[in-house]
Amino acid sequence: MERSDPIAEQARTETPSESAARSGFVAIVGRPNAGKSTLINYLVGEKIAAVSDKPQTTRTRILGIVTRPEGQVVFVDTPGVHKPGYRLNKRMMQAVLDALATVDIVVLLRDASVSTGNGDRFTLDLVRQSGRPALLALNKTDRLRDKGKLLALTDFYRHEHEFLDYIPISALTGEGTETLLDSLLRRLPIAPPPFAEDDLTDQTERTLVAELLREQLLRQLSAELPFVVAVAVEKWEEREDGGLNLACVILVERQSQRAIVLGRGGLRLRDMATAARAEMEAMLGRKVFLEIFVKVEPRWRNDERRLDELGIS
Ligand SMILES: Nc1nc2c(ncn2[C@@H]2O[C@H](COP(=O)(O)OP(=O)(O)OP(=O)(O)O)[C@@H](O)[C@H]2O)c(=O)[nH]1
Ligand SMILES: [Mg+2]
Repeated sequence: MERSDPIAEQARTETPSESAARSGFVAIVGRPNAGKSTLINYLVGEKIAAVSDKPQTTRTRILGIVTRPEGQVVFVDTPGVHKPGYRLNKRMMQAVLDALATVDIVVLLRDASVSTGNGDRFTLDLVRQSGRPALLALNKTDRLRDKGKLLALTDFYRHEHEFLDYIPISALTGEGTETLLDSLLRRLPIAPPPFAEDDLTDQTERTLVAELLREQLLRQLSAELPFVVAVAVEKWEEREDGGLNLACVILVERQSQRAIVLGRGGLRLRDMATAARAEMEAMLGRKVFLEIFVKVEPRWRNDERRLDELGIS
């Protein structure tokens, strides 16, 4: 069964448990690949956002809901901050700006294992300009041999802006993430939780399914292709035996890209489909019969109607 309308869910007024005193929205903002989606998945405890080592994995705003006795934090995962070219990228950056303009607190997530570049300065400027209270989280500490780097980075950011807190974390191992959560919970306003205690995300099952397939494509295709790939679920049909018949379409922009996705004799696509289907079945708790079509659609990244259909708003 699909989840109900996210907006309606947001408006749901559950009686807050007495201890759930604080709540609010927290945007995770940072450069592509900083680990924003990894962090949200870790905190939520389920995979609700696609993760890959390719930049621009996240294309839309994704809510991740964390409920603790002290309150509820609604995390807003955002696309990585980058220079937009196509309409797709303009929409992605608009999602970042919208998040910055509407949340209670911003977490600026920085990959501490790479050196500071223009993109980091631009991201910092966006956070500053938002005027929102912000907290700095230095990620990927598991990769750092020299912890002196953390001190130097903290110093750099402290001189640039007055953050609420400076917290080293590893979104991969979870180190420091409870400290981050506590720091946020202490600062959010006293308010009833906007979501029910067991809600984890606003993403529909249909979107999560499409993202599981796209994640496999991002992981298994080489560097350039992920930017031109999109996935949509075109059929979602209940079977009498309790299983699901699903049909997904993979969009690419050129015939040559279609050939790469398929691989020789369709073998590459078969491998990616098998991996995605296993994850879909684990998530949905039922058997999935998956059909996949690869469609060449030049310029889909600039096609407003297509972007609407893909839910990239
Ligand atoms: N070693 C290490 N790797 C991490 C950590 N956090 C994330 N990664 C890796 O960094 C890569 C990017 O992670 P994502 O979570 O997709 O990054 P993102 O910021 O959401 O990226 P975009 O959606 O493209 O903006 C993946 O390969 C992750 O496994 C961490 O704490 N330590
Ligand atoms: Mg992401």
